[in-house]
Amino acid sequence: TAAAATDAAAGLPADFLWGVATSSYQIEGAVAEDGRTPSIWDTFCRVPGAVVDGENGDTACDHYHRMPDDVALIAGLGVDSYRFSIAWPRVQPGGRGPANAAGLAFYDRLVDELLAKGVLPWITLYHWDLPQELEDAGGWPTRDTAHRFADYAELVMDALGDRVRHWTTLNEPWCSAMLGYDQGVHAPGRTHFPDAIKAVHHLLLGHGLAAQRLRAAAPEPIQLGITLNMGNAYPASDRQADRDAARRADGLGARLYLDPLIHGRYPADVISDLALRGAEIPVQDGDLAAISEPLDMLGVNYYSSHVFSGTPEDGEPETRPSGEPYSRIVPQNLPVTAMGWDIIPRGLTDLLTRLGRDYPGLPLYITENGAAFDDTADADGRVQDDDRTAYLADHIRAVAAARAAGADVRGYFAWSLMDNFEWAYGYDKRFGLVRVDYDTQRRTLKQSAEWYRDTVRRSREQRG
Ligand code: GBH
Repeated sequence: TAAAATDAAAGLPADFLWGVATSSYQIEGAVAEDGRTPSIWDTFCRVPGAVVDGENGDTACDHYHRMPDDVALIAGLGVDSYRFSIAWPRVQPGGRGPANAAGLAFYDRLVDELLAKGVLPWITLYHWDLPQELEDAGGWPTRDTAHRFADYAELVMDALGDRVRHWTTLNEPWCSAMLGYDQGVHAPGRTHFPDAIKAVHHLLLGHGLAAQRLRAAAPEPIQLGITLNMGNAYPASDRQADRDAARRADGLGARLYLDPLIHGRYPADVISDLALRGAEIPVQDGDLAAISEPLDMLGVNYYSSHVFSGTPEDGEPETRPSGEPYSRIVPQNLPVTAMGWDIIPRGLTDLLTRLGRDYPGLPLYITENGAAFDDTADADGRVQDDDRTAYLADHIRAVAAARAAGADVRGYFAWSLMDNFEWAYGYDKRFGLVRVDYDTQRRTLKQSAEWYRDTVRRSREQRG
């Protein structure tokens, strides 16, 4: 693995930014402390069958009480930056009204602790923990939620803007909208496609309104962005039907977000696909101007990619009764992670190259990349996770290849700093570089963490 370490960082510039990432509900615990009110995830976890083994984030990694030790752990990895999210129901209980000083104080201490250790704080304002009261008032399908988000963003800027330069509004609006309001596998567990499309628009509007307010309220110039989850959509063949299937998948997964954010318009082909499914984007005057507030960076969360076919298998019709064209994912027989996701680093190179081509001038950061594997810990909690190390090394090489092909990728955050609450999979799936023993809360560096630390150190050495 020493050779892998040298290889992986090779070709990346000396000022490349290295980091690790987490999110609030997945690590903090302390869900009823210092005035925090429930989020949609506290509620969803109580729905029978929603989360594996009926787990929840009540304690999670107990990071709320162990924050200084965890920051020391981060600093020990030698990374430049730590990407974390703010729990909205902690700092503005119920999602409206004045700030909760006790809740904000936690992030205030976290930021100070990071800066004292020379680690750059990289804030995500929303990583899925909507205050339950706002869901009760309609949630993201309701337009008012966008305005509530902008108020909340400004309140956080007022508290931390004197020390924090890097701001991301949303993490993965596709997941919030599609998994939460269409598929129902994430909070709030709703299953109505037209509502999910309303959620998409109000998430993007919330981003845009927040971006305007953040810029206006920032005491110093900031770097402002949004993070999207994307894969590369490959057509199964050159046939027109397969190319169309890949285009439609990419439309719903990526261009529905990228085009309004960067070009200020929703893509026409996606609008007509949505209409076939009975959904309409509720755009009002001025919305697209807000949504396309200029970005300083785009965050890319990459895990996997798919191959799409629009060619019906024997006996299958070419269109659904609604008129929607036929489409399916073609299994690739590739190695998979413990999530069952195909390992396809080339998809990251192709995705970044394509983003650089279609949306030029926008600096890109990998804000998440990583993998769950079936870790086995020895008596000391040590994990020899060569599979995870190989996954990370191959994807870092894929980033370097994209740079060589012209993509402006400037940094990489590994997901995740430590094992944590993996949403609907509970504690069953481990993405950490650091092992967490949930009985004792003991943290132990996995082999992949040591490898990442060495990779970052080598990359730094080039800085002279
Ligand atoms: C991220 O979302 C989240 O930001 C983070 O909180 C989470 O812990 C992490 O990923 C790991 O799950 O089944 O092959 O079609 C991930 C978004 C969207 C990535 C769906 C995988 C499906 C792959 N995911 N995608 S596949």
